[in-house]
Amino acid sequence: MAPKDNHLPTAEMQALDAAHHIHPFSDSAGMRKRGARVITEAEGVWLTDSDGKRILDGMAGLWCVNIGYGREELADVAARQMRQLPYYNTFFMTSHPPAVKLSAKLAELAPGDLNRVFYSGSGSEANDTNIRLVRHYWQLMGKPNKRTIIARRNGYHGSTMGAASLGGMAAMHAQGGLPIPDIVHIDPPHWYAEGGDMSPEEFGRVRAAQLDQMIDRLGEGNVAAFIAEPVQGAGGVVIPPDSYWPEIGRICRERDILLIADEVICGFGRTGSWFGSQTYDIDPDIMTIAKGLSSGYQPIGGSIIRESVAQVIEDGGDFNHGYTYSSHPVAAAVALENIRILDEEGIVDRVATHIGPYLKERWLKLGDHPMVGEARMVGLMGALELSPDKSARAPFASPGAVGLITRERCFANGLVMRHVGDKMIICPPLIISESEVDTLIELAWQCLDEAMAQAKAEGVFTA
Ligand code: PXG
Repeated sequence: MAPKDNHLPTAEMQALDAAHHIHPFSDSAGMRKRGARVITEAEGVWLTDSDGKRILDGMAGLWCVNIGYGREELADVAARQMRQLPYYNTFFMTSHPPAVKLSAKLAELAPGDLNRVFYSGSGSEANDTNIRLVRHYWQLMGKPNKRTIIARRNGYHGSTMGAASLGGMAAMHAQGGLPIPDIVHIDPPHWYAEGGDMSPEEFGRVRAAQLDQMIDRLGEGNVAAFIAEPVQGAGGVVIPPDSYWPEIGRICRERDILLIADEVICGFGRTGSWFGSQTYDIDPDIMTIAKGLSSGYQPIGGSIIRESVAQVIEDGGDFNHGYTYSSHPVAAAVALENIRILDEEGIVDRVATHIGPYLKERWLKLGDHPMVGEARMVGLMGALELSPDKSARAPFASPGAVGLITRERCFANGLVMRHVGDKMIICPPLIISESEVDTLIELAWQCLDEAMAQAKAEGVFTA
């Protein structure tokens, strides 16, 4: 694709960007030296940068462009909605057609009796809603002490005060006075790194039992909810052993605590079902959604809530909570069109039956690379665990250095593959073709080779 000539020269943009733009999760000093990578357009699974270079987007933006880039239908729907009703709110007993239709559609798609939606502009805001909502629920149920929310180390639930507190990222908790009170964390079921000599199934049960133990420690009468991603995404695509979720579900039911499945990454086809909760047979009380809900074409998130829980909130008078952009009409219309396309084009089924297995078979073969200790994948999200001694599942002496080198080799070779420490992650648009999968795998192997050589040359390829 020829670059559209509608922007300043790269160096000028980089200088302005460095002077005036603070970037999320970025090494500003390093970026200033090198200049930001500027992406100017995209089509399908391909990004184009400001120099006209094409890059295969193995991350679907930030785990969100499920439908792929460049769908005119979404642009058309947004333009139409902007002309008809660009904004109105849904506060104070008001609604509008896109909110009405999207809510009904989500209630139809969501499993079981999850059939009420509260909207936000993002996944973070939706999780903040969840914190207030579950505490308010227990208050209304006459159990005001049930306030504490149990979450997981290395979980990611967003960047606002509440959501980042639910998250279990040490680097985030180190900044800004987190976590807020009454949020505690247990360990994730990350067998490769922490399972030792246990079988994955045994380890899954041990990690699930931590939930029971934490409830014992806090007292059942003090616990409001447990929140977790069906598959930990930003933590490194941590795919739980099959024994994990059934145990978690049982404990939540028996101990009378609400279960929140954070579907911000897993939702809308990523794991081969509409929701990760369906892939793992989880029966949540609340699901957090965002990202794939609109394939990232518009900022929108929300909480889908079990009818019996919503009923208590509704019977309790006003829920004094809401965002200016809750159920934004343009975002809702775009989400609805995105869901129509995912549905009518069979994109979710294709992940389960065709392109998911096609990519997985080839991705798992990357496990044969001398630097890869484990390759894993579910649906269209996968990870490679890099290791200097794969038979021992050994970590590197300087964590993250080789992952960073590998990511940079990927960018240089035209592939976006993210690193989380020394894990390499992919999460491509769900519409990726077989030949694009082949290209992704070839590039990945080449980048692993180059990164391993560079890591050895730099003396960081050591256990
Ligand atoms: N829950 C989950 C499971 C997420 O992955 C959020 C909530 C927050 O959503 P918003 O829309 O507020 O960003 C997320 C977001 C990364 C990365 O580096 C991941 C996310 C966001 C930014 C970076 O992997 N996930």
